Amino acid sequence: MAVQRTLAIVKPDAVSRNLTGEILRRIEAAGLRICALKLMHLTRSQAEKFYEVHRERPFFHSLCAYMSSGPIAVAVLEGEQAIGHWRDLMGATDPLKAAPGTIRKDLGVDVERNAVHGSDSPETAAIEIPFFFGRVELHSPVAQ
Ligand code: DAT
Ligand code: MG
Repeated sequence: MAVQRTLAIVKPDAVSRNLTGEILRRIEAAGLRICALKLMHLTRSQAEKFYEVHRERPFFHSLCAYMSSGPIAVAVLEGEQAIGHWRDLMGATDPLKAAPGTIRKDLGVDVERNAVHGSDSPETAAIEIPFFFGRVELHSPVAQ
């Protein structure tokens, strides 16, 4: 089993509904370690850069407007198979299709305001983590 790092975002709908703590609680309860964490408010152009791979999708402009509409909490999570583990905790993209007990099922509003983001592969995580965090901001949270 491989230890991985992945990017997690608590999206504006969840931050504005005071769900940041609940989502971080679920992350920690699942055994994922938080190695970086910050609150920020993306500009429209930063959101467009982050979601560049979706530029041709019909929802791109709405998605970028939404992701720059308010503060987000951004974190790097670490653990065994952290990328898939975090995707499992999040649930399917559309809260209506997400499995019971997942964050998107329990806390998402709709397919756009779906509470959380997670990297979808090691290649994506390797791009998304440095988009938000520099090396000195990443910590190994296991006590020495
Ligand atoms: P995920 O966030 O599960 O990785 P994705 O990468 O396909 O899903 O899409 C990125 C985000 O774009 C998603 O979290 C919400 C938004 N989105 C996806 N499909 C959508 C749709 N059909 N209508 C509106 N927004 C959508
Ligand atoms: Mg995705």
